[in-house]
Formats: sequence, structure tokens, C-alpha cells
Amino acid sequence: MTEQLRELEARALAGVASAATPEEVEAIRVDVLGRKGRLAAISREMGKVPPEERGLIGKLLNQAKTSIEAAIAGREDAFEQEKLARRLDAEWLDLTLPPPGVRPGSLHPLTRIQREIEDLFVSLGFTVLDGPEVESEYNNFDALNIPPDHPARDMQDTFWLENGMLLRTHTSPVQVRGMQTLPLPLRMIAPGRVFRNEEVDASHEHTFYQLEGMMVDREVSVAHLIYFMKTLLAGIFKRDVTVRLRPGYFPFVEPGFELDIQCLICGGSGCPVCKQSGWVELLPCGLVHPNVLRLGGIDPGEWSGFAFGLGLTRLVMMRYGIDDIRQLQGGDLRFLRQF
Ligand code: FA5
Repeated sequence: MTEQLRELEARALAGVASAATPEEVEAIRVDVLGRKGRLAAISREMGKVPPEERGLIGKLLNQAKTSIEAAIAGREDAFEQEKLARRLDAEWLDLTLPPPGVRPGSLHPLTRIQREIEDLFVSLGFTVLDGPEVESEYNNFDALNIPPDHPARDMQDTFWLENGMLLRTHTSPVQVRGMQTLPLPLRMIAPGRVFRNEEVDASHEHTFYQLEGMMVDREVSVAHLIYFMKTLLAGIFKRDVTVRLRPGYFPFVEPGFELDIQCLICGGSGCPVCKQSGWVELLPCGLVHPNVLRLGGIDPGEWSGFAFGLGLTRLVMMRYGIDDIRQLQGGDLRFLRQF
């Protein structure tokens, strides 16, 4: 029986040591230490052992039980440690890395072009002015030589506010603010958002961007106007673009012009952006009307000026070949990520 016990202990210890999984260890525990296990079976045989040997056998039995239990506990502990190590390895996290899926942002194409134009005009001595989006009727219309009941008010469908103010329909009211605040001679530009109660289509938004420009000096002529318009287009497109200048009517300029650009989406053959005409209205301009100078507190006998109202959103469309204006403010990240 002594031999049998020693052999059982040795085999159990070897089994525990070489067990590859906690399940194998548990199987050995049940087989050797369980209520119906091998050690229990040997205990039950104790009655048959001669009394003088019982003490020794009992002692060996306890030793075997204790050593196998210790081996099992040690192996189980090792399995736990391995499991923890594996988890720490797999779940390791570098907190200094940016989270997956977050991309660095980029400037909206409108902002980019706006900044390019600002840089260009600042280098030509122009001041950048900002004006409010909620404007008075006086600044948006009256001070620009568009009195109440003038049919020109219908040219721009207006969002009126309950308090009598309005959402500016163009950036031209910033001309009025410029004449009131800047010393003469003045050169200013004013980029900004404008609003019109209009049907939306591929080239018309109800909310879009314009960039106003104004220069008032002693002898400003159409030649100055054309020079600055050419400089502006060359700076933005950095290549030859075909333009046409035709007479245009705006109550705040005299003479007034429409400067159109040959559509860069279709190359002039006709598409929804140019309404099949091959031309896109981009840069209305003219010499500042004497009434506007007068209303701005400037003597038209002494001073003259030019002004323009660039369709900034349309310019961005032409520059990047965007064939639908709605994409620019649609918030679709797949579109925006291209810039
Ligand atoms: C004006 O708004 C005048 N204030 C421009 C001006 C300023 C003329 C100074 C003379 C002197 P107009 O309504 O044409 O003009 O608009 C100017 C430009 O804004 C257009 O040529 C076009 O490029 C753009 N635009 C007009 N309506 C829309 C629209 N709904 N969506 C996008 N762009 C538009």
C-alpha cells in the first residue's frame, strides 16, 4: 500500500505539472482527491491494514493529499497569471495615440478661397471689414440708392424679421459702413454670408457668400476697376479664364457691369450650373453712384470710386469644378474630405 500511495502521488504530481489547461488539472483533482477518488478509496482500505502499519500509511496518505493539493493550487495560480498576462497583452492601450477613426480637420474650400482673396487684397492696400448679417433696411437698400418702392428691391427677395430688420441680401451694406468709418481715400473688402428667399437649384442657394470690394479715391475710373478685377481673377485661377464684360444695372453703381466667367464645369458648352448658357454671373461691378457717395458723407465732386460684389460661393464652384452649389453647405464629410 505504501508503494501504491507513493506511485499515486508521483503520477498525480507529474500530471498536474504537465497539465495544459485548468480543465485537465480539475480532472486530476476529481480523480485523486474527490469523494469517490483514489485517495478516498485507499482510506477506505485502511481497515485491512495491520494496526502497526496504520500510523505510517495514514501519515503518507495525508502527505500525499497535502502535496497534491499544493501542486494543484500552484498550477491553478499559474494558469490565472498566464490568463492575466494574455489579457494585459491583448488589451494594451497607448493613450498617446489619437483615437481610431478621427481624422484631422481641414479648411472648408470657401474659407480657403476667402483667405486667398483677403491676402491678395491686403497686399494691395485694402482693409478687410466685417458687417452684421442682421441689417437695417436703410443700410441694405436706402443708403445704396434703392429707396422704398423702387422696383430694384424686388431683384433680391428678402427675409424680413419681425422687428423691421432684415437678413442682408448682399454684402453691399458694408460699403455704407466702410464709408462711415474709414478715412479717405479708402480701399476695403468685406466677405460674408448673405441670404435670399430664393428657389434652390444647382447654382442658387438661399444662403451663400459674397465678397464686396470698394475703392474711393480722387480719380478712380473704369480702367482701375478692370485692373483690379483682372488681378483678382488671375490671383484665384492662376490660369487664363475667359470672361466677358457687359452692361449691368444696379442702382448703386453708374455705369454698372456684369462680369461673367465662361463656365468651367462644362467649358462653355452648357450645363445645369450655367443654365445651358455657357456663362456664369460672377462679379457684378461698377463705378460708385454719386448718390451713394453723398449718402455716405463723401463729396462726389471731389471723390470717385468703384465697387464690386463677387459671388464667392460661385467662384469656389468654378475654382474646384463643383457642379452643385448645395454640396458646399450640405455637411457631407465625403465631399469635404476631398479638400
Ligand atoms: C449683388 O448682390 C450686388 N450687391 C453686387 C454688386 C456690388 C454690384 C457692388 C455692383 C457693385 P447680384 O444679386 O447679382 O448682385 O449678386 C452678386 C453675385 O452673387 C452674383 O453674380 C452671383 O455670383 C452671386 N449670387 C447671386 N444670387 C445667388 C444665389 N442665390 N446663390 C449663389 N450665388 C448667388
